[in-house]
Amino acid sequence: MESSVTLYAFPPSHCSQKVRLALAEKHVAYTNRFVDIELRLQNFEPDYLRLNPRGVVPTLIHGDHVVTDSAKIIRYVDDAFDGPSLSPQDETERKRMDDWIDLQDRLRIRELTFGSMKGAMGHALRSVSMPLRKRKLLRLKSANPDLAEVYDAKIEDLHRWRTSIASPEEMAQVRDEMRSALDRVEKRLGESPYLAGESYSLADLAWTCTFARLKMLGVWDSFCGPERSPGIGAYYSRLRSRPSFDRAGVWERRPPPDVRRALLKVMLTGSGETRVEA
Ligand SMILES: N[C@@H](CCC(=O)N[C@@H](CS)C(=O)NCC(=O)O)C(=O)O
Repeated sequence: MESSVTLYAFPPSHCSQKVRLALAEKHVAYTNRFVDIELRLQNFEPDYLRLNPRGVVPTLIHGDHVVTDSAKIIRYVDDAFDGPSLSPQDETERKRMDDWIDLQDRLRIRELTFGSMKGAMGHALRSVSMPLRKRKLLRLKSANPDLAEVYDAKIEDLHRWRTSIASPEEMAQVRDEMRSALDRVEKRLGESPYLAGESYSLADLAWTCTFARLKMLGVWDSFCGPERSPGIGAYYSRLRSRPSFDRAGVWERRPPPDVRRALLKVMLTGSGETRVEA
């Protein structure tokens, strides 16, 4: 009997999208467990922290394996399941793929997201969600002394996060890091159709979600407009035309109001478990 697969994820989360995309590319059926990381902050609950001590999404459970960290999970998904391989056989290309995955993983996307999101949503993230987080972490820490260290690390991380998004200098650095990484992608695309080599790999998959996030934040033109990054524009069109893009529900724009309302309803009331077919 095949082991069951469960993904703990939050629909708009950039890291969750990477894993959904890997599962879609590999045609893996799974149960999606909704974890609200914005309002109810289910990622701070003790049971979730025992699965994922950093208190972040995504987490993948496959049989007895608990895998955290999206860069590790996408590699795990590629190795553990049948379906087209998303990693090159050639050693040099594989090393190159790993380097591109790691570069993408180091980008400070949550800072960019919280610092750049416009309108009511941006206000809610910065001014409503952030103070809620601190209060909930302190309350849960005193109710769960066995997890005090884990909560302290989370409180410290929250402090760094809030400090970064409030600092114009740090935000400028976040944007500079993104720009220089994108310049490297642009240069690479002048040499090869995909980041690792001739074929689509996990590296392209991970970067797909970064490009989609730049679109969703409305900052695409300032980072990779046609003058600076013509190669990236054409490359992203190829990436987003893969059937997995829609199947995985990659967000490249804010969803229409009915979808937003449905999401809010699950955030406020639901336990949200859905089955995703292969
Ligand atoms: N390196 C981790 C980062 C995970 C991460 O930061 N996840 C975000 C969503 S994309 C999250 O859960 N944020 C909630 C929080 O930090 O409290 C990964 O790639 O899985």
